[in-house]
Amino acid sequence: MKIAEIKVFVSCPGRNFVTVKVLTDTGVYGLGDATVNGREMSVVAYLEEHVVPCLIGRNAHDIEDIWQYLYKGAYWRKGPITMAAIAAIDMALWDIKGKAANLPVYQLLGGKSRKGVTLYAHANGENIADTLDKAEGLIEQGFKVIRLQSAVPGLKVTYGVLGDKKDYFELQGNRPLPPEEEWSTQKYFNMIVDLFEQARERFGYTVDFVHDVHSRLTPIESAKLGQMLEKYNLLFLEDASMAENQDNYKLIRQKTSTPLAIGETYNTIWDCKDLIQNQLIDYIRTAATHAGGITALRRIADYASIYNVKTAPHGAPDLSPVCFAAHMHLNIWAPNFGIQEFVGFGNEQLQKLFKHDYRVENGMAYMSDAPGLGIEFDEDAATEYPYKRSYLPVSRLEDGTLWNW
Ligand code: KDG
Ligand code: MG
Repeated sequence: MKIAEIKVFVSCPGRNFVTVKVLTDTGVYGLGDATVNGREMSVVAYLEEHVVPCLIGRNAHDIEDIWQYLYKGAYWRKGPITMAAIAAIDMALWDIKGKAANLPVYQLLGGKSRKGVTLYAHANGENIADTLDKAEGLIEQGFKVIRLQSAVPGLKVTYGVLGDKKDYFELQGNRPLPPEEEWSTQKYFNMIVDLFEQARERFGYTVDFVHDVHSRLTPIESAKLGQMLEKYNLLFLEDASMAENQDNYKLIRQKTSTPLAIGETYNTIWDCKDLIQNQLIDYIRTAATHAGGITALRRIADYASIYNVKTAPHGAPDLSPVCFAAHMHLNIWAPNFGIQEFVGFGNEQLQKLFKHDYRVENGMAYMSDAPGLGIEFDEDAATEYPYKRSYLPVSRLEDGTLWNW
């Protein structure tokens, strides 16, 4: 079964997505997601100029060899653009293999380890009461794990909070230049304990909470936050600090028993090797699109399982439904699956482009036994929503110093 053609689509059904379609000479095709938020066209160029010409005529079944060829064979290893390009091809090849075998991808990985996939939903509020009202709505829908984010009083904009009340799906799209936000750890610390104090007062200990710091804190500030939140028993604290220096997490780990999660920006297993091996984290949040596809995430999951680290794949709106499909198969299979981030299935335009048949019930997602990844892409509909240049925000401290967004 030879690779006959590879098409790359960039569409903006509310926000930009890069979708790859690998077609074979048998008529079987597969889909992959190559979206890097705010850097979409770099991946398109990487694929069209450097990847596609090398793959035409190769055996579509050789998933591992093609992965190694694109990774080792490039000489320039790693990096978000390279790994998103590899990821999209890899997802599409797994989709093809599943369709050729008439089996869902999770069967090729080793079969089901569970009935459904536990999700965590987002409650983002303009203030603590607003966040908790939204959490209550999600609890009523059956979600048992909620991410709580609340606006920080005194800061103009806070990560994850819908200032203009738009849909979260649209929040990070369609910005022709990067907007600027500000950060103050002191102002954040004045709010954050109250958020969890009031959440536990209102909901007791019957649901789990997570919180995304979005890497705004230094390691010692993260350690302090972890200590302050210990009594509220979070499922995890996400991206407490940057970990380009993976030793940062040694400091945090020594000081707090609040469970730690990280990994949504990681490109390879090397970015989290020390964190996992030294058991400095509890959840690894790598995404199929950004860390090299199903082949790479399977390897990370297996490695993490030896060290009691669970998987919690990134599920933000900039990961396309093709990535979500890849995660569903990994999540159903991985013995050490923890939880999947879930922000819904996007707007109507997106649902027109991508067709799937998941069922969400009581905070769990269930999938069908459709062969391959079980997702379809409408190429014609995609042309109705052309690419729009768009950026994520940047962040500055109050004195103007550029900081981590
Ligand atoms: O592109 C950046 C987003 O994916 C990120 O800001 C979302 O942190 C995020 C999350 O946990 O979903
Ligand atoms: Mg995050």
